[in-house]
Amino acid sequence: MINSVIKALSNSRSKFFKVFNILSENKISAQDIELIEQILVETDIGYDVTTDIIEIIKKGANNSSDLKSNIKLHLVTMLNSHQELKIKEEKTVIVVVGVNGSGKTTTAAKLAKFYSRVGKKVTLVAADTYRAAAVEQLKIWSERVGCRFIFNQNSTEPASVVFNGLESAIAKDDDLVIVDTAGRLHTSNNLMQELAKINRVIENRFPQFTKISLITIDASLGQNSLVQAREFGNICNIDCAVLTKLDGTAKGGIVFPLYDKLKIPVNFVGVGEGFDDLREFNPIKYVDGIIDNA
Ligand SMILES: Nc1nc2c(ncn2[C@@H]2O[C@H](COP(=O)(O)OP(=O)(O)OP(=O)(O)O)[C@@H](O)[C@H]2O)c(=O)[nH]1
Ligand SMILES: [Mg+2]
Repeated sequence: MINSVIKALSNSRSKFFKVFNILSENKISAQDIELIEQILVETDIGYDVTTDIIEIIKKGANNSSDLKSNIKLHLVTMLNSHQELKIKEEKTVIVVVGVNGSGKTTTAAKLAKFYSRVGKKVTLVAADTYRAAAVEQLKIWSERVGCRFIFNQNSTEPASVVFNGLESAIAKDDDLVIVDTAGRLHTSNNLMQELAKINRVIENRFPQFTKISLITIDASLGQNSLVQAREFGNICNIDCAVLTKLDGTAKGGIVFPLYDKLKIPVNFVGVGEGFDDLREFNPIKYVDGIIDNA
């Protein structure tokens, strides 16, 4: 993660800056604590993490720089379970899922670029059969990225497009298939069942593929994303997340409840609309981006 992530986290950082300003005062009053609580909640770290931090503050430290390191340590520890997303030698399929507009198609293209660059032979599969423009959008991305592209303009059956995509990847000996799916809300039962079907097809018909379910989480959507991610997890075991749109007005604190509550690691962050605007997630640098210099 480089400066673009640090830049994207400036909003969260300024909130923590305020907190440490308050903490640098001689005596912390009950009102101060309330104000700190309010500021922390605004960073999207969620109620539980806010409570943890307040506890650390209440336990006290001799000076605010000790408090800062204690809070940083707590946040980094929350991300301890982080692991890099390793694409092994065997064939792999990444199914990109998420709610409407959360950045699935763009992320699929970014991932295609990322893994092409490290030498993988990538196929992008357009399994969003709902939005007329979706196939075209992914096709344009595949041309820019320079990877293979599978679609079926006449199919209304995403699972069958995925089937074709995986068969084709086998025939061409491609290593990595990235499937772009339609946006859906967890309340849409039909669409969620369709996602289950895509997963069944992969698991039952293509056991030689390692399947990774990746959810895109729009960083600016806040705590709602947790409910959505949990519901997607009930349909397909979510292996990892990409936090999209961290640039712009995003807050970034959502990472902590994602690890803490849902045990979903964040492997990449999206910091722009181009295919190069994807950064690998690094927990220590991320926490530094939120708190350092504050
Ligand atoms: N600034 C910024 N914009 C992003 C990022 N990722 C995606 N976008 C933008 O968000 C909008 C939606 O992105 P898509 O990739 O089409 O989202 P989607 O989830 O595929 O949308 P549906 O297929 O309609 O559900 C587009 O305008 C993208 O350019 C990001 O990391 N940063
Ligand atoms: Mg899309």
